[in-house]
Amino acid sequence: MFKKWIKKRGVQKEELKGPNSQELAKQTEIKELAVDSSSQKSPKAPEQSDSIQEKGLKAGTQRFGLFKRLKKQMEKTRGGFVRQLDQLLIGRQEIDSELLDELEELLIMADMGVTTVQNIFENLRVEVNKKELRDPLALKKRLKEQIINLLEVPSAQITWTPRPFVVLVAGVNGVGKTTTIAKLAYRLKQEGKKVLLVAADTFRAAAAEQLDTWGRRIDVPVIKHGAGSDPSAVVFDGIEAAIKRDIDIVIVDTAGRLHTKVNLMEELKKIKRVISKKVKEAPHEVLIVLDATTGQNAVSQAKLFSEAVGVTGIVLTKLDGTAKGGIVVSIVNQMQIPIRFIGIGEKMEDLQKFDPEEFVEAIFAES
Ligand SMILES: Nc1nc2c(ncn2[C@@H]2O[C@H](COP(=O)(O)OP(=O)(O)O)[C@@H](O)[C@H]2O)c(=O)[nH]1
Ligand SMILES: [Mg+2]
Repeated sequence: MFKKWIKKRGVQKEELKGPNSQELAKQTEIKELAVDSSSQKSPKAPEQSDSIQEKGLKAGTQRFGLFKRLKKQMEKTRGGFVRQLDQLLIGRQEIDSELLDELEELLIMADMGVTTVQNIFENLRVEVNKKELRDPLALKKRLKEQIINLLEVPSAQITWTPRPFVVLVAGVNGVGKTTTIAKLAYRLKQEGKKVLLVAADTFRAAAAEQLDTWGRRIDVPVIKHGAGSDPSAVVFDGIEAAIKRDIDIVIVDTAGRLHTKVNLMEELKKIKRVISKKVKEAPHEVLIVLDATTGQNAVSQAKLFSEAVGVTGIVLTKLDGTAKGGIVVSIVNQMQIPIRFIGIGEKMEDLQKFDPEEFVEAIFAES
């Protein structure tokens, strides 16, 4: 299973396999040569091939570990959805319209959204009618393919350049913005990037403190002002500090709720203007954080923020806490904005890059 998985995920075969007999012979030759000319240092070739092999295995093992974690954290969705799916398919000899109806209902129950599910089944029904799709097990495979297709939104990857690369993070209260920012900063720091955080959620006194505590824990600087101060002023100072300190990536935390007198969207637009005045073409990425456990409500939030501040990417949190992971499909299909990261737990490591194929495999996985 492990090898099959690594192969599928595109780890180079050469990186995984041991040296073949020809290579071994070559290595032995080199070794012998080295023994003969004792004044010379051992040639690097055999060690190099080992280290490439080890590197390949390490990368494979790491990815496998991430996938395992994803699978484990998605247990609720998988348990609910796949078990019922298998119950529907077991013992069926052929696909009839009753089966398709039941399946359709199951996907809607998993929060995939009515329109999205209808689209999927329109395609499937055509294939069934044309007798291209007969076997219930093939139907499961086709379903997986269709979902992966829906999740693959054509979009550019985040480049994390130029410097400072500014990320604005928005979303309503409690969705997981601050936690996500900490996880992301931790991740980027591990990749060797210089990160700075800006606490522009000045509405609650505890908000800046929370970010500051995270900052200390992961050893990343945080720019903050006192509670109740102007969010745009903190952002101004934050960007200025980032330029001075030669920071690679600035991540701006914002409030999800403001005094009733101040409009949240207007405040975000103002923050955006302040950022772009300081750094041309920034913010380079506007992330909206959505809580997967809120179901279709997340889609309405995405639309609101998108209209106001032009969202470029989505972070979907708390996927570990819901049996309805289908919300992922619904959001992507309706928004046509890529999901950049998913939150699958409260640990620092529980922010994963979203990969449609891996995600669907994790949900459909049998054990
Ligand atoms: N289970 C789970 N909890 C999360 C995840 N992301 C955030 N949380 C929790 O959600 C709560 C609100 O998070 P917070 O970052 O303060 O939200 P904010 O108001 O948007 O900044 C906290 O208790 C977090 O630990 C996640 O991916 N999984
Ligand atoms: Mg917060």
